[in-house]
Amino acid sequence: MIWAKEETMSRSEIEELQLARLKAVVARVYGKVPAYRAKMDAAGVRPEHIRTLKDLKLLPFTVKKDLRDHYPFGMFAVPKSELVRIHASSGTTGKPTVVGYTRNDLKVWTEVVTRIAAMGGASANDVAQICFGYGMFTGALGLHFGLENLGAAVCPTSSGNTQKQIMYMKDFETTLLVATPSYALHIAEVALGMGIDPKKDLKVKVGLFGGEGMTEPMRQEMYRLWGEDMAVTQNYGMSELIGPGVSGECLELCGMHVNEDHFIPEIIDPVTEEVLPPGEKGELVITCLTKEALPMIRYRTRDISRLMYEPCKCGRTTVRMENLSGRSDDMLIIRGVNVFPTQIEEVLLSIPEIGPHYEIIVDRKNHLDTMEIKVELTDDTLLDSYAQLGALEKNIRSRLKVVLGLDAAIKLVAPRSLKRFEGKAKRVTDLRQM
Ligand code: DLL
Repeated sequence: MIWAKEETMSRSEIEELQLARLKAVVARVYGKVPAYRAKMDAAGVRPEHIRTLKDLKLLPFTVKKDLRDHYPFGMFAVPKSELVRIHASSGTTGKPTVVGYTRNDLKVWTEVVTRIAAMGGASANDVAQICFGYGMFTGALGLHFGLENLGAAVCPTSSGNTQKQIMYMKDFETTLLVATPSYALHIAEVALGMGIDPKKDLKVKVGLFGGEGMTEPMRQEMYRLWGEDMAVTQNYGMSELIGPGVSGECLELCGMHVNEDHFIPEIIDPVTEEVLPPGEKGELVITCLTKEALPMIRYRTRDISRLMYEPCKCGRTTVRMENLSGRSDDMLIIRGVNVFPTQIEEVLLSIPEIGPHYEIIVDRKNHLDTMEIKVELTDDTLLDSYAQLGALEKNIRSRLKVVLGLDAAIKLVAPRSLKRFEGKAKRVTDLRQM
């Protein structure tokens, strides 16, 4: 179902709306946020220089460090008294990134999440279980209000306590699951261990996944565990930009539709910072057009994607983002070769004898980078056959070598022996940085 008329506007209508909103937001941050004004003055740009959408590239980028340097509220464009919600993203080091919402920001957030839920097959008839952690993470409350707005019955079960999740799922006849893809796989695995087959014994028919990437082989794994008839989509967002709701996949599964009346996406070369032509892959940069409390201007997401402007079969006219190939700061450089964990995942998941759980350990020994990949077998009877294990290991190693151009040590481990995640999965340990 297409929720809003803004999803089907003509290109010229979208651009006209974007330009009017861009001019207004740039004037507002210039007037209200000293940090933006200082950056724009240093770049020699003033709000009146924004005459067409092409002028967007005159504006300086905003980066995570700007938010950290002005922690907690220094980048906000409204006084604290106008805030009605505060979230934060923890990150791995230093202070968290703090984000805030006015009453109108919450309205916009609810609207954009409602759109992506409807896009992914959700409806007012769903019983929606939200298995994201409730708290400072934007995922849970973001999906919560969007799904309620759609009319679904929302169960805020949060993450963790997986057996209880499954009990609710069965007893409430939950039809829609919200989770990170890795947690959704874990829930299915725990259910099977409890003698409950998600395909037959549960009624979940819509999976709205996000917060981390879902590669195509991972989607296949989702169908295998939850049922071929499940609508499996993913959606994208980021705390700094709003939370979930920036973009989402429709049921055609050909990229994530950006809510372009609220966000302008650009793709840049992360090194030269040049804007790349449509269709080229690079770092995603987003400008928030309607946020009142924290309007991010040309925010460098570090996420790697591509923009597709061709019309989609679903009828929406909004630009689509290709599913992410990773983050520029996830990229590992191993013996000079650039490696994205998603490339490794795609190879691993194309091999039937191994499951979707893996761990990548990078180290440096005698000045040489090493990479070890621990992979779980799907069937532990293989562990008894030394010859079969050896052949499988060799097969994985040579397939990875073709894709990555690198040799990796493979360690096959017993089913269910690697760590499971209830939120975003952590697959890489880089011991070189420790
Ligand atoms: O993860 C917001 C969100 C919650 C989106 C739930 C969708 C669903 P942060 O915690 O700030 O916000 O993390 C943002 O997560 O820059 C991406 O690297 C990653 N990410 C989010 N969605 C996807 C996705 C939320 N569909 C960071 N595919 C982003 C790949 C994703 N990565």
